[in-house]
Amino acid sequence: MKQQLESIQKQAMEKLAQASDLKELEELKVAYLGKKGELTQILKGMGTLSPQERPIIGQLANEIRGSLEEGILSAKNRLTRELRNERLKAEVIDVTMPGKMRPVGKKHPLTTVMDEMKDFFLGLGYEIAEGPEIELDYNSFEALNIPKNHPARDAQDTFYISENVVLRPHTSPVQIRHMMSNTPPIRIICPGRVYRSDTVDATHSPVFHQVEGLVVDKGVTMGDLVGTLQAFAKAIFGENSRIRLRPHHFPFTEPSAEVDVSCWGCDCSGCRICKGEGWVEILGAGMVHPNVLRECKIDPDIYSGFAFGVGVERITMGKYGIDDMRLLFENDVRFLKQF
Ligand code: 2U9
Repeated sequence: MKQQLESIQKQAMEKLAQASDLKELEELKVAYLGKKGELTQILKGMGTLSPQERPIIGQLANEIRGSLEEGILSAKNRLTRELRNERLKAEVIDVTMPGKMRPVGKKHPLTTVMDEMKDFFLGLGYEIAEGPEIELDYNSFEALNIPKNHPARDAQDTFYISENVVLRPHTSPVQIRHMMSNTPPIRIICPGRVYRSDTVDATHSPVFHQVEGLVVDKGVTMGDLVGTLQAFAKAIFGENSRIRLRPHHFPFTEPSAEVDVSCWGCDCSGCRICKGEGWVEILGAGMVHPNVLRECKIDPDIYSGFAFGVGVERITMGKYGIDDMRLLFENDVRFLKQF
């Protein structure tokens, strides 16, 4: 029995030294020390020993059990250490490796132009006002002196959500809201998305962007409007730019004008950008109609104001020579990369 025990110990120690993972180690533990393990089986046979042999073999068996348990523990430590070393090796980062190139994003040209406009007016002390894209018919038309039978209110031009609610066809309702809850002096620009029931083509989109502006104070004149727009044109189209006003009609301004800028491509001698005209239409503007001021509880006998509206897509297309508005909405990176 003594020999049997010693051979078990020798065999077990060899196997423990060779164990290559924790699962194998657990199996060895069960195979030797488990209920049906080899050492346990031998100990069960101790009953057949003589009373003299029993304590000697018993002591030896206990020593072997102890040394097996120690062997298992040190094998476990060795395997855990090996496992950790392997993991650390696999996780090593080579800081000298060249980095992966990540494509760098860019501002969309509409955002660039919008930001240039905002910067210009912020520099003059204007505030930026914003409002909802889903608007009351009242704020979008009624308060702007656009009567019930006006063609602009036609469902063919405006997206009606219900009888009294529309997708705003311009950002003017933001100015209405601002005048209703503020008193002059007012100097604001209202940039944002607007909606019109247009079919998509090279120059139309049912969603586009506007920057509208409004100044209301005592003694505001058409001269202030012209000076402001002249400075605006220089900031956006270059120092050499000049503007000219052509009389026009808008229900919300009186007098009203359409505003052209001297062509930045040819300085008025005629080119592809201005289609040979020498001038390019960039915005509409005028003195705020007294009915609009009155509707917003501002006395037109004390205060006057000017307003203007810019189509951001139109300006962006002109500035960058883009001939199809759809390119601004398709977000093809091959197109956007060029700006
Ligand atoms: C209030 C009073 C007056 C805003 C104005 C225009 C002229 C104009 C167009 C430019 C290109 C629309 O996007 S576009 O097609 N806008 O011509 N907008 S005056 O006048 C206002 C606005 C608010 C309370």
